[in-house]
Amino acid sequence: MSGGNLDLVIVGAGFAGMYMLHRARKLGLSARVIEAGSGVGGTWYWNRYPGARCDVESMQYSYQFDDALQQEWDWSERYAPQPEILRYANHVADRFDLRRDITFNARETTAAFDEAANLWRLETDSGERIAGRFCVMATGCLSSWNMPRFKGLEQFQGKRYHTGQWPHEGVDFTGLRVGVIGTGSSAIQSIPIIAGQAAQLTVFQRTPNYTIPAHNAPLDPEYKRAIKSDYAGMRARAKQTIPGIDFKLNPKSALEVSAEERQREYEARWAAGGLMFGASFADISLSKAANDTAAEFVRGKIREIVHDPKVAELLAPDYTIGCKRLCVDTGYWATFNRPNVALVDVSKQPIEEITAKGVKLAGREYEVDAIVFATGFDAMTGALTKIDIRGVGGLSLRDKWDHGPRTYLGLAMAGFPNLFTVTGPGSPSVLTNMLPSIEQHVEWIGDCIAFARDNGKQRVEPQAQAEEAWVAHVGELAGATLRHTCNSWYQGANIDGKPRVFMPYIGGFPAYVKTCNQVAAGGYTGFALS
Ligand code: NA7
Repeated sequence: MSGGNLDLVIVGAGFAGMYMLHRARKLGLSARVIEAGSGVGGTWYWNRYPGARCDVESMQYSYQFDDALQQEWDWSERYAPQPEILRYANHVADRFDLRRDITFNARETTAAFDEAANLWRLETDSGERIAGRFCVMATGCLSSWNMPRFKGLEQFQGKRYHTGQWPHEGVDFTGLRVGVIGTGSSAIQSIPIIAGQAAQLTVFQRTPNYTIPAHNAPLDPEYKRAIKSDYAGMRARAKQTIPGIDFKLNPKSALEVSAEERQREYEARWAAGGLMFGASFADISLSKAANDTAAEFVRGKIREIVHDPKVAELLAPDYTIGCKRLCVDTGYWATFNRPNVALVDVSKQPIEEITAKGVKLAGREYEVDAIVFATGFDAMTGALTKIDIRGVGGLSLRDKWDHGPRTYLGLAMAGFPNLFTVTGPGSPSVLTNMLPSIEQHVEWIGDCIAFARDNGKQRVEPQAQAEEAWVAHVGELAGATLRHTCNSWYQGANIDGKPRVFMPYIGGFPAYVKTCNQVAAGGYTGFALS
């Protein structure tokens, strides 16, 4: 198939790129992965900030494609910390001998479709060139880190860190005055730990977030044994749920039950901890009135935990709960009771400037020795638009997505033959457990490429009308929930000038998989194969 060139070039050696490589080998396809980092792991390679851990429980946040792998790996905690997930990624790379087909320390800068040869030609920042019949962008949803263009940034004389690009050797904040900008998940995980080290911590908050206690703990060996005795059963149950996670959704409406029952349910979910607080009632993400009851419960907890009523009020979000991604924490709210922690509201009077000595706003300078930018990512599209991707007739992906991302199934784009995205915009991705979503995409893409090969086809490209219909469908579903009612990264609101489009597919894992399977079973309906 390749005639000297590769069958497949994969960009990114996170969980998506690693499995794509393994799958390609199984299908007899020649493949190489290009990776910017010096090791595998993607998100878990870059995000080494203190307290970084997954908010999906360890027993479910892992590959399931190989039963021996899931049986032999031993997770230590309910929510795995970043170093353990990175060890797992490295274990997978060793176990399946992946590294020999990965080029590390190479950042993809351009990818262009050569129409005469039906090849993707890619170039890295060091000028290395590579070509393949197919190209899979396994570039991650939260990998293009966002550094707001603060005035004066360069003049700061202290240390600057971004949570998404944390130094490998770690950072010791002992005795320092530290500023954290942002209060998203990365900040919420790192703030309690930084507060424990720093002499003084100042948190600059633009929008408060809802967070639920993790109640993280070592995993009970009996619990692990029970899951491993029927791992397949648990995975199958998970795939029948909207987020692809084995959990219990309360089928009742928050508005149908008595105030006592409602309170009992929220208390029980709060005590259990984690993201499944959002499943306390069936209509939390659909009905504003139902949502208000959950939001008010969390606000009540904040008022209970945080001693200073003014600080508690500042920390309490007033928008739809679950609209921005719900966070999971260990000791976040209580951290604001510490005498060395201060909260600064930057919602009405934004940060004016980073000075040589610190952060300035509202005419006041907050002097700090180090600033942690926990300012998030250009989510879902950023990693792709950073690369100069050119399709048919030199069409640039940046231009095509000028008004928001347009894909067919979140997997492929009209005008860009033989190019696939893993967990791209328009797929369930970030609204689901990423690992099963990655596996489903990788397997679907592998099958599609094998189908083309087995049928003597050189090109696979979505038809414009199929893409159009999918984009409309994704938008329509998003409009039917409360998810579009706040400034979230799901709809690009955190990046200046980014079009406001709700990017992930909100219809849930089972409905999405069914559609993908129907498309494949129909001989890849909506795609032109030639
Ligand atoms: P997030 O959730 O996007 O959080 C970024 C935070 O940074 C958020 O509180 C932002 O406020 C804040 N921010 C961004 N720009 C500014 C400026 N210019 N001034 C002040 N504050 C700013 O990123 P995370 O890394 O925490 O988490 C990303 C995902 O990773 C998370 O959802 C989990 O899925 C894992 P804003 O809310 O935009 O007002």
